[in-house]
Amino acid sequence: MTEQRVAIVTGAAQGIGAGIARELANDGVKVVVADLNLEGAETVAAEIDGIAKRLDISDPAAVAQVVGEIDAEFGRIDILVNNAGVVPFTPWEELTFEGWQRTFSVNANGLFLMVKAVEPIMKRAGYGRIVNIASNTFVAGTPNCADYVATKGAVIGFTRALAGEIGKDGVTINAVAPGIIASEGVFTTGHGDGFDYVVPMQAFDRRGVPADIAPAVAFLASEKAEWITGQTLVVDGGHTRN
Ligand code: NAD
Ligand code: 4PL
Repeated sequence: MTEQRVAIVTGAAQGIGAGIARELANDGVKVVVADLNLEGAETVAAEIDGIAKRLDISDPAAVAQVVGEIDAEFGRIDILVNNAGVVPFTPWEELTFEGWQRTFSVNANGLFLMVKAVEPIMKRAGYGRIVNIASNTFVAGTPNCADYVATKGAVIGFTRALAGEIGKDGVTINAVAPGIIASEGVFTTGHGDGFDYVVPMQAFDRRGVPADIAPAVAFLASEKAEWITGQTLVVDGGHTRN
């Protein structure tokens, strides 16, 4: 059993997840960089003296396997950051049931599977911090991603509901809801054009970057945040006012 705090950050091979992994490592946490993209995960892990795992969070067997390996290696999981997600840009007319289900299988079902696998390990220790990455699209009702916005509502609802059940285990669960962030992923879709109308609505005249999100996550993942649970913190440069 290591003395160092151990975190799993999903989807940490790039973008917001990589920023969170770097921030936690800076705080002295041993970070497991878990991603579908093993090569990218290895690059980030090497930079922060973490460990890389290939993981598809929507696959129940893979989640059980990888979480079991981490528990066997470290004997503890103090922090779980559920960041992995898909961010489709699909106008309503083009949104199919298959597409809707695909978005839910990662953003909602993947979240369920990760928490289901990790929370018992936190309960065993009597301590844990779970931080789920939502999105301010749930506040703004951003168009062209109704499936995505619905999954982020699920993230926020799950966070609210579970908080009351796992407090007795010493575990907090909160959500961070970023606004549009210049990640690698966001520029691969029509969302990349969103900066043109979002930046003028923000309080600050620049694009948000992953390093703008990571400190809020690190705070909620710290011992200092022990009286905060079930909450959603919007971190969007003032784009929306929750
Ligand atoms: P990104 O596309 O740049 O990176 C996402 C990472 O998640 C990738 O490395 C990808 O391989 C991984 N991933 C995807 N599906 C996975 C799966 N099934 N299992 C494991 N890993 C998987 O994305 P990003 O913009 O950094 O977004 C990260 C999170 O932040 C997501 O939950 C997203 O909804 C949320 N978010 C993003 C923005 C934004 O504008 N970029 C805004 C608000 C919220
Ligand atoms: C404001 O979560 O919060 C686009 C794409 N615009 O994924 C997001 C805003 C996107 C967002 C998001």
